[in-house]
Amino acid sequence: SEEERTERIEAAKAELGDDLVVLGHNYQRREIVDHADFIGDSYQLSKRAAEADAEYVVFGGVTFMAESADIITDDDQTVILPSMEASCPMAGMAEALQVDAAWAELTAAVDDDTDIIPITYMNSYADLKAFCAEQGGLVCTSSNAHKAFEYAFERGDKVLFLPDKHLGENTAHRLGMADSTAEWDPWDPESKDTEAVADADIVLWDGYCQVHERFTEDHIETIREEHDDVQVVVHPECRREVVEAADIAGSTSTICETIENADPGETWAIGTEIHLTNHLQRWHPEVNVLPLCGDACMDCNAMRQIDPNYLTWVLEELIEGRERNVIEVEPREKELAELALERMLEI
Ligand code: CIZ
Ligand code: SF4
Repeated sequence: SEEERTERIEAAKAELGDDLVVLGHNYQRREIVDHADFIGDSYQLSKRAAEADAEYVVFGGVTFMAESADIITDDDQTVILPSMEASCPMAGMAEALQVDAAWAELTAAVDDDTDIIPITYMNSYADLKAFCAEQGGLVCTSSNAHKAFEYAFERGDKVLFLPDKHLGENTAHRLGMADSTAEWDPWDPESKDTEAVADADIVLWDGYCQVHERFTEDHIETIREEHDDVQVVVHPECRREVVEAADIAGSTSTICETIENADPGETWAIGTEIHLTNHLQRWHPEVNVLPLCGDACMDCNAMRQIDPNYLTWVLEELIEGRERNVIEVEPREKELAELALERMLEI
């Protein structure tokens, strides 16, 4: 039963004490975040893990987040992911090998004296972060993407943004550069328009998040018809037209702050992963929180892999001295990926 499982998780946590920190991403189900020492977005959580200094960091999240935690934490901290199946499909849309091949095509498409700077969103694997560092690029989050673009344009002529085309397009708009973008679809040889790439300032890799891409302008129109006073906040992984139709677009932290700072009785529709919307509704009962697409809103199938039974298992195994599902980035990759993250911290 859930009660019994809760007791086992709490008993294991008590036994491991300060040696353990449990992190819960905002998109995790209630049965996971209820046991988390910290709840937040991927970057906040990695920083918390490093500060907590615990020997074991059990990450309720997806693979790229556990990798980032391993990069940011000390070498004597071990990062554990309760399920190895929890892999973000968007991160998987830009595999380093594939990007390597595309890089050769892209650099061949431009003049010799044109420098392309690659920027990868936090939602990517460590080897891609390392690749970006090697090519003079950096990592960004959804809150500082515009600053990462500015950093890149101070040092080069073009930006290749990976993997999320929507965050890339929304950032191009924010910088007034929407007229100078080209898309690069690595799966479709026909669509690789090298002339368009040569002309564009910003090249957008054709990746997307299937959870955020699902929201449409129609959802916003419908919810505004149904609720006179509703305000809409969406994540910048949503399509451009959705961001334009919303009242606010912002990162997970911005979405949380919007609801935290809302006056009692205000109505907010949220365009993001459904678990976060549900948590915000639970945590702020004085605010009327609605999922932007009602019953059609989706959860993230990668986040869903973290079953509370797996959390129980990895914790009880630690008590027996067995480290299960350790996420460890290879040293050379780690060093470069850390450089890409440090460049982000400078901006
Ligand atoms: O869409 C995601 O997976 C986000 C926004 C993750 C994060 O916490 O940065
Ligand atoms: Fe990846 Fe989207 Fe899931 Fe985030 S919500 S982990 S970007 S698939």
